[in-house]
Amino acid sequence: QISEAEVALFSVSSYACQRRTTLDNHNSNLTDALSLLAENAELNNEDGRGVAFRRAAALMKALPTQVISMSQLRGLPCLGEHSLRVIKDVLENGVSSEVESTKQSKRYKALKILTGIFGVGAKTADRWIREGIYNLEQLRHSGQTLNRAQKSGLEHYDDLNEPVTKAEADAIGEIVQKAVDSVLTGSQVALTGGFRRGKLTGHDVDFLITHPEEGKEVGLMPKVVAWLESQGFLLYQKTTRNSYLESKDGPARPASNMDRFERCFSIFKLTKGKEQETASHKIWRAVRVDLVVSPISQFAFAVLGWTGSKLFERELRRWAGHEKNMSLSSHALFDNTQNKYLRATSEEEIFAYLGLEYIPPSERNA
Ligand code: 8DG
Ligand code: MN
Ligand code: MN
Repeated sequence: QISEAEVALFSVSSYACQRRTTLDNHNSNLTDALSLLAENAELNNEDGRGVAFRRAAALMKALPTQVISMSQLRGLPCLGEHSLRVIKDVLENGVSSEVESTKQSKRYKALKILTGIFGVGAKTADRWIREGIYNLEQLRHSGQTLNRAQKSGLEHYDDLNEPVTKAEADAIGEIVQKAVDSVLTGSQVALTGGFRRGKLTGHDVDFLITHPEEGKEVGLMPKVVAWLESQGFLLYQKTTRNSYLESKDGPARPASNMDRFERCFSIFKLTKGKEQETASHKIWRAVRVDLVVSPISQFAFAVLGWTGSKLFERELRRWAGHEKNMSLSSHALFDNTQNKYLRATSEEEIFAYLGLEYIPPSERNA
């Protein structure tokens, strides 16, 4: 046994946006368990429970060394009774019995398979399960009507569930840059999402597009999409126009974390390099790509909002609201005390307004 004096104790801030979370995780045995339970809660529409597990997992990710004893966790924030029980189980038995039984459950397996289809969320998957559909085979023979996204998602299921590499993300970045250059000179493309945080793989590739002259970006997305389509780069796309100006609930108070930028959810047809050609001799693969267009005046907020991680974003907004009486969105920062918008041209300025130490993208992997 380890004596009290030998174990390292930790001091960690309670908001994820006050912490530096790199990809170097010393407690993946614990964070894997907590993340799986978070995912399971989300798949069952238990959002509160999902967030609680996500916060607990994020806290464990931020610890500087491996946890070996429950006594090290004394005084740490974000760890509820349920999370502590899971951690204890893993520390004592190597695995969590709750995680193991979840992984084995017919419902969890079916939810994973069905929501693995692009365009299928937890609600749709739940409805299908109640109708006896547990896998792709049963779905294909069920006669269920699929929308355009779901048809495409089912068709490219294997490709879309294969992690995207950084090299593939860069290759797609070059295509997007070429598209943007062809339709409006001077436009800029920024890689956001997990790859901007330094991740080596991702479930998709996220790009933010802008133009240094305010207003020039209006109408850019349809042109970019038309160019990509004409070159045969798109297997699927759905473009949503910018609804920021028409919105009634105020720009800094979006109804959900969904923003109102002009955006395109797409599936790219990416030609493989010689090395990646597989036994199937398929010379291309499908990759999920998100494109977002932002006016330059909102660009810093958009970059911050689209870099993630999802929990880091959620915590930034919670910090802004609860600690600073401000409302943060991917469009703007509103100070409710001064009753005015705070302008920013860099992420550093936004952190400064929020009274937070600047955290670079590579340390936002909460
Ligand atoms: P991954 O793809 O590598 O798995 O991870 P990721 O890049 O971190 O996740 P993501 O699902 O692609 O999301 C990237 C960021 O974009 C994340 O911080 C959340 C944010 N994001 C959406 N949808 C929306 C939205 O509608 N509005 C805003 N503001 N942000 C969004 O995914
Ligand atoms: Mn992403
Ligand atoms: Mn995305």
